[in-house]
Amino acid sequence: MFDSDLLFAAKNLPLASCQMIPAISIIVPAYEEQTRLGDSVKQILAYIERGKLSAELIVVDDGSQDNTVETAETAALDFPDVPTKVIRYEANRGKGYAVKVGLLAARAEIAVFSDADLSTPIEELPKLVEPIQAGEYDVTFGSRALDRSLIGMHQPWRREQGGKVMNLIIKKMSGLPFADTQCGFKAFNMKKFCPLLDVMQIDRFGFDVEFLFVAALHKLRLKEIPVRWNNVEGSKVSVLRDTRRMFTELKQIRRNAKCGVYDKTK
Ligand SMILES: Nc1nc2c(ncn2[C@@H]2O[C@H](COP(=O)(O)OP(=O)(O)OP(=O)(O)O)[C@@H](O)[C@H]2O)c(=O)[nH]1
Ligand SMILES: [Mg+2]
Repeated sequence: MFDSDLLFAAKNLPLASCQMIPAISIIVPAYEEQTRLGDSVKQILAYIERGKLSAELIVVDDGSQDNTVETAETAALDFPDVPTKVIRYEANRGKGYAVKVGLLAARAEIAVFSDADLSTPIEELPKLVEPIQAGEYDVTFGSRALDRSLIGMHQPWRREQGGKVMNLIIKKMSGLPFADTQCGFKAFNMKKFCPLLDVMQIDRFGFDVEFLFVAALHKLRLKEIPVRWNNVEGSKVSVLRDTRRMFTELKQIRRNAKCGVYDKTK
């Protein structure tokens, strides 16, 4: 069970527009991101400001030892009119855990999470948000597999091939029909998705699969959407360690499904 009672320190920047409930919450999970996060926070906040979007930004620091929190807070100072929150907890729990903390803190009806490296440019946001706003889908997610012409900077060849193989394994083991479950750019109708957070068990990179698996099980409408994507230096993924963990988590999802762990939500 996801530990939603976890003690974390939420630092709210003093912002006048915080009171209004935004239409979109953008969540950025961040682990040791002091190098990449400053620019990304500025890009997201500039995008919100430029488009006069009703949106908030929530950065979740996943127990970093570096200056991730300070980097995010400093970058946000340039955009006092955009509601920004930085949440931090002490221990590193994994990207999945950070995203769940962010989703629970989100105030908007639509929440989007994006990797801190903005591998999918934030300008792709409408591709995910509009189908949810139109009531066509409940969960929309970026894909690097559906239109390869949208990939700008590729990952190193081995890493890219490894990713493709992993997506095939995920498809086979989860039974999900999607070509790419792992892109760090996903959006949710929170009225439909939030109750499902209660049954989610996976805290590291397998959480994307679990999110989609549980959403499909509960008959939410899912849509994989081709998005622009660029490799950005500074990935903290350890191929060996994280592939091994991924297998363990995929097996856990299958076991959980068999045991009915995902059946009951509030
Ligand atoms: N690696 C890692 N990332 C985390 C963790 N917790 C949160 N994150 C965030 O999850 C996102 C994914 O991190 P990346 O290092 O870009 O990894 P990736 O995008 O899955 O993989 P690449 O394809 O190598 O870029 C980033 O925003 C990280 O800061 C964690 O425990 N480990
Ligand atoms: Mg990345």
